[in-house]
Amino acid sequence: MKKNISIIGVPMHLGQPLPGTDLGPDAIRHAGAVQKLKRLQHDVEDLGNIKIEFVSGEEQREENLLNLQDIIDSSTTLAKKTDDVLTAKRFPLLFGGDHSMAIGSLAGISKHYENLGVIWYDAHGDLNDSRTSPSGNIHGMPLAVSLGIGHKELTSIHGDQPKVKPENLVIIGARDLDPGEKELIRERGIRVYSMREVDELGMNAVIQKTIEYLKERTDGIHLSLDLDGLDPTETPGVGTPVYGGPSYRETRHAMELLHDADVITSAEFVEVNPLLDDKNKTGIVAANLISALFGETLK
Ligand code: Z70
Ligand code: MN
Ligand code: MN
Ligand code: MN
Repeated sequence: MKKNISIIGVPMHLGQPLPGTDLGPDAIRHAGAVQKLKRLQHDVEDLGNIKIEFVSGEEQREENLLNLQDIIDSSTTLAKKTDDVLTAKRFPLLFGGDHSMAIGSLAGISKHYENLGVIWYDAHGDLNDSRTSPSGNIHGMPLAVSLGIGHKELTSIHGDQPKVKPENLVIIGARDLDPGEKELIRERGIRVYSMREVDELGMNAVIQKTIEYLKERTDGIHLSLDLDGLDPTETPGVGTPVYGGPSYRETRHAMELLHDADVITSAEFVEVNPLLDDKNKTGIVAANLISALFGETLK
């Protein structure tokens, strides 16, 4: 299926303290992502990078929320942008940028669905709020915010309602969950294929079960892929590496299955940090995963 794809670069860095994720979108472009998609015969437009607010020019920390006001402003911009792309009947494909960007992307995207499904491919749950967070870094909170949990000015971006229902969410690859996140997962009955389940079932079955589960209850599925979901031996350019993750090979297979099922309606590839990387390995992996998601085959 040929898609009309609109690429949005999100040079988000406010969600965590390390410099470099602001360069992530261009690292993915330099790895040839746009050309690869064009070669696959899709209609591709690159809208460039959105502007990330950084008013103070230095870190602001209040109520255990790093850079709160600038994240509210930037997320509002991004929500409008993703909403506009879907209104134009195009596929929003976002290059990031730290994962706090998902607050804005999901806020804009969810406007277009009754029951938006989300696949969260990540070593982390990103289900903290200011009370449970060990770091105060908002990139550890976007999924909670999208469920309607957290600071009011974050949960009410682009509309007051929760953007995602807990039963429409599947987390894959988790291996570093904080105590408050584990509690929330139990409380809300969130479906998690941690690395334990990935090892027991294999990635093929995990993805098939995920598709089966989400297909019958949702009217669109957003893929939010944090590059730290993969094992850092192959993607070293991430701020929070956690060993024991799926390989590039397994993750690529996951993308191929999602392509074949034709279920993904928006996607983001996040947390690429070229300043921590080795010869843009992580940008290259991101570009290859994007190609596989949009139909590149090996033969
Ligand atoms: C930790 C926290 C996190 C991404 C790291 C880490 C969260 N649970 N999220 N990298 N994308 O600080 O909340
Ligand atoms: Mn994440
Ligand atoms: Mn992560
Ligand atoms: Mn990270």
